[in-house]
Amino acid sequence: KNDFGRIQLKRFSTSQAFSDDLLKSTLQRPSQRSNEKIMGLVNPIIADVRAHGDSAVLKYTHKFEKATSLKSPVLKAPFPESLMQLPEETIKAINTSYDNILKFHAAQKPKSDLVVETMPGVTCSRFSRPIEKVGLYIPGGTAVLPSTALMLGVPAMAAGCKNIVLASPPRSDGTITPEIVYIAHKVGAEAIVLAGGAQAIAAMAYGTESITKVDKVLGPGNQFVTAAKMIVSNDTSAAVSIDMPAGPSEVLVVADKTSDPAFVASDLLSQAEHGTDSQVVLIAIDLNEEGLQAIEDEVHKQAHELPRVDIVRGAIEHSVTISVGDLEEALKWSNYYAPEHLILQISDPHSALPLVQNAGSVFIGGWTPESVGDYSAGVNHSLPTYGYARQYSGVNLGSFMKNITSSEVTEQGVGQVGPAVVELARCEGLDAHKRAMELRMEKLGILEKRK
Ligand code: HSO
Ligand code: ZN
Repeated sequence: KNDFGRIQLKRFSTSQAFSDDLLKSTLQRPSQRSNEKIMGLVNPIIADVRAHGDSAVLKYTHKFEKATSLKSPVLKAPFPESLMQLPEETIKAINTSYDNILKFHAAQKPKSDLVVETMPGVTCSRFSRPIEKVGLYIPGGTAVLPSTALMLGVPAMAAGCKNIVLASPPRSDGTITPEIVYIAHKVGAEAIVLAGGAQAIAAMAYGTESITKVDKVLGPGNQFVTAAKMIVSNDTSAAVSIDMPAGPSEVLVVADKTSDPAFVASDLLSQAEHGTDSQVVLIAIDLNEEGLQAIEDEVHKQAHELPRVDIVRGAIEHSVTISVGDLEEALKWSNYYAPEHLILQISDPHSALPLVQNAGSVFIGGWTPESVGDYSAGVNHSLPTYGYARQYSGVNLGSFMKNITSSEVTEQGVGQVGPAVVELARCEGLDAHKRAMELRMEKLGILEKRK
């Protein structure tokens, strides 16, 4: 049936005569607005913030957020209690999530430094240090996401970052959601930049009179935020790095005959409600018409009960179901798509894990909705989208740290490694390099002194 307003994913099946190319094109992400156009809008904002600091940031916040009463673009710690008044249950929920995220991220700390003796007397080691100053962007837009403040702030704190700056667009009355202020307080943030978009990214990347210049900017955002992150990370004078390229959120659910159609639909919809540009994919293993229909009916029914049904409708428009014959085929398409979230609602989800090659985060079994990871399980929800799960990891403790290596050569080591160094320096025609090694070898009598 195809009643008016039916909210339904487009159906494909690998058993029909679809070529792989056609299936691949159905798995294309919804196209983004042209890059140059966005860059053209963002570049002048960045230049303005760079040149005029606080006053420029404030000007854009007045303009874009309509927060014309705001007098300063930054709220500094200690944050007043009055700005973090929350119901008991909300505090409890934030605290539970905070504890779990902290547990999982603190456990990612290397237990000890890595030390390897590559040759007798030649020791290499690696040790990590926190990135000192980090800027965490918390998007506003159609939904305010305090959980993103947890997902970025808690690992930053666990890593030991000295200066944590949050940025988030204020509401039109100039205030910021109390959840975000409370989380900023819990993670020990020094300030909240009351700005969104490119102006917030520029303020943190270059610093202003009242905003600390950071070493790394992390966090999701719309295309303006992403463009700004790309611009500042390409500017050597900003000397700032970013987490990863960001695109709209997405989920891929693998279901089989044992899945609960209502669960499957609810997971597809929780991702679809993020934005009209979100994309959801269902891979159905060996489901007959009745099985597919059951999920589709649930999608339609549950979607209509959602306050964000219009957003869902937009997302579902470019979403697909692919029917496949078996698990191998399911994971082949999942790996091709490289989903931000991969949900395995199948009879033996663990048997699928060895086949997972590209995914941001995996949700194992029917009792594990994506929302548990979005909020409270402890894993991070800042994940690679748009197929970047092929080469990027999600935000983790390591995102807030860097590794430093060291080498140490003893007298014995000079004899061991020296000849290799001398020969390669000769190959490269770099005599000072060669002499630096030779002088030591000569002093130890390993090499005859040059006349
Ligand atoms: N699913 C989103 C994260 C989020 N969900 C925040 C709810 N709040 C992107 O991974
Ligand atoms: Zn979500």
